[in-house]
Amino acid sequence: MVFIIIFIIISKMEISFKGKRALVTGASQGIGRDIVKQLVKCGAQVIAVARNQELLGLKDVGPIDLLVNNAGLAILGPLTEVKEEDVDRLFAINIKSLINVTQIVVKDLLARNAPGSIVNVSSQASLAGLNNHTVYCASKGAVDAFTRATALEYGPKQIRINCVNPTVIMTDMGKLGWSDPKVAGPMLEKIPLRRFGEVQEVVDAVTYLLSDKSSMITGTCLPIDGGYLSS
Ligand SMILES: *[C@@H]1O[C@H](CO)[C@@H](O)[C@H](O)[C@H]1NC(C)=O
Ligand SMILES: *[C@@H]1O[C@H](CO)[C@@H](O)[C@H](O)[C@H]1NC(C)=O
Ligand SMILES: CC(=O)N[C@H]1CO[C@H](CO)[C@@H](O)[C@@H]1O
Repeated sequence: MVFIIIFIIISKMEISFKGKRALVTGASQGIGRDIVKQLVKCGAQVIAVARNQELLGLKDVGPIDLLVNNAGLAILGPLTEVKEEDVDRLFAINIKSLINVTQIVVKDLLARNAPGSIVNVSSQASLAGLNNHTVYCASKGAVDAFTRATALEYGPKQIRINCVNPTVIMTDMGKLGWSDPKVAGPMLEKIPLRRFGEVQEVVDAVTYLLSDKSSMITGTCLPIDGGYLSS
């Protein structure tokens, strides 16, 4: 009897995306790759888009219930050295293609009168200034603002849209840039939990926001930052 009750509780806590179709951009590496794996594990049929080139051809993608806008690019350096082409590339990938894909998915959801959930991978850099990140910060600030405004516009149609705002995450790229203690030290000092994030910690937050467990949450920007923004 006891076993049966425990089993029921555990199975109720599981997130299932059975019968749902999900689209994930930036899916070839790092956070995106692991989001794809997790969604498949939860039973979703996943369309993984790796390159911006493929994004542009996204028309006949079929019905999509869940969207993760994860494609992103960072070009860093002091403002005085920023080139016009850097600004164009950052805004093209971090916000323009996100708007494009979101529009395609929202149109499809509206046409089917279906509920949906969309999660944008933003950054802590949208909510706090970081050295050498001026244009990157601006592009992620645009992601947050777009998320809020879209949530307002499509809430009445039961389309939820949120973003997650990770600090430095230990992807292969994150390890490359942040393994030197001289570089990492000053950043870690500002993170109350005194460590960088793990990929799975972003994947878990994205999964939660996509699922019905977050059914009353829309228009939010959820920091995954070990408390960085609270100081
Ligand atoms: C989205 O991208 C397609 C393909 O490049 C383009 O034809 C369309 O105008 C874009 N829409 C928006 C709103 O940017
Ligand atoms: C910003 O970038 C410049 C040049 O790439 C570098 O010399 C400088 O140390 C960086 N500043 C910080 C605070 O990381
Ligand atoms: C500080 C920062 O830029 N953090 C992360 C933002 O999100 C991307 C994923 O799109 C991560 O790669 C960054 O580490």
